[in-house]
Amino acid sequence: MSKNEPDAVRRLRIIDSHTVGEPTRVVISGGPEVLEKGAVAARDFLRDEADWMRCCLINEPRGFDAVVGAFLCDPVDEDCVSAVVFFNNGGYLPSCIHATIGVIRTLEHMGRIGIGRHRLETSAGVVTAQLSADGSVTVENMPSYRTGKNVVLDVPGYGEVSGDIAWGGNWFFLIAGQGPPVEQSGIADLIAFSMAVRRVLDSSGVRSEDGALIDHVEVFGEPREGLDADSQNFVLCPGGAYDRSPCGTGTSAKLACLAADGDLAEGKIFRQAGIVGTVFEGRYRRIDAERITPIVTGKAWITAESEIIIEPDDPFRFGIATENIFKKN
Ligand code: PYC
Repeated sequence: MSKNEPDAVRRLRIIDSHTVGEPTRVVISGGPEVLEKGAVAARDFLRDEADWMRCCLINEPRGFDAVVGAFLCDPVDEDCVSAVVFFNNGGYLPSCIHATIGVIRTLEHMGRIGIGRHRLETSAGVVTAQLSADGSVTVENMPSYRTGKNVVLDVPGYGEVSGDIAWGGNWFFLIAGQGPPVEQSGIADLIAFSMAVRRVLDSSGVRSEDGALIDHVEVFGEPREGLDADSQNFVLCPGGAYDRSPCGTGTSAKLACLAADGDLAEGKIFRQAGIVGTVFEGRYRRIDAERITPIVTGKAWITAESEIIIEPDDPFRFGIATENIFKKN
């Protein structure tokens, strides 16, 4: 159990949305009071002092494993419309683009922003989002880059699997043309494969340049017939859920690899489909020899405005506790 749990009836107002299939749950009131400004301070406070909110909103019976939560708070950077802390069933995420798109649509729904360009402060840096009249949102992500090419892992049950390591706002191990076919009917096999890869990443000490876990596994295949896309992916998130969208930070990591290999020209559109067949449109601006700014466009829809109620005698007021199946940073 986490510290500072509420011991009286507590009500949290939330707005739910989905971004081409992947859910986002934004807390708009009733969450813990964070005294210090900024996404980093709020993330540390929630993680260390008030993790009950994440457990209550994400765990069953109020949530489910694919939900990404977003807590709005005051930014340090006053040019930002808000600071935001992202969290899921595995813990706190540095960044999340599908949820950024969901947050922008939610802020519009609340009347806090209109069509135009908006800056959002995340714990990993500031991202810019353009809300267009057709409801689409284009996110200019933080600098993204590849740190490892053709890293070979020995994966029990699958043999040698090679992949690239790249940062797109989260750390990814990107695998192309290996493992089970990337198709919706094969999700169970893709989960088993990418979990096996993730276990090897954790146990073999393969890490980012700053020692972080490589906690997202992204598997690529050809797009299914009839899909207007350049590629189709499957993304395993930390905590073991799979992304129902094409994963914006994963698309950013892919763009970094394509740019590094000279396989996609600056400004050219790359259409990344996810496992359920929805698409994010990506392109990039080059920063320098190693880094790019990924630009990712997608769309979110509001699905609910509701109030979460926590009754003090509810045995599952903070959700049904699940063991994190993977290591945490
Ligand atoms: O869209 O960046 C993303 C994302 C990360 C985890 C789930 N979605």
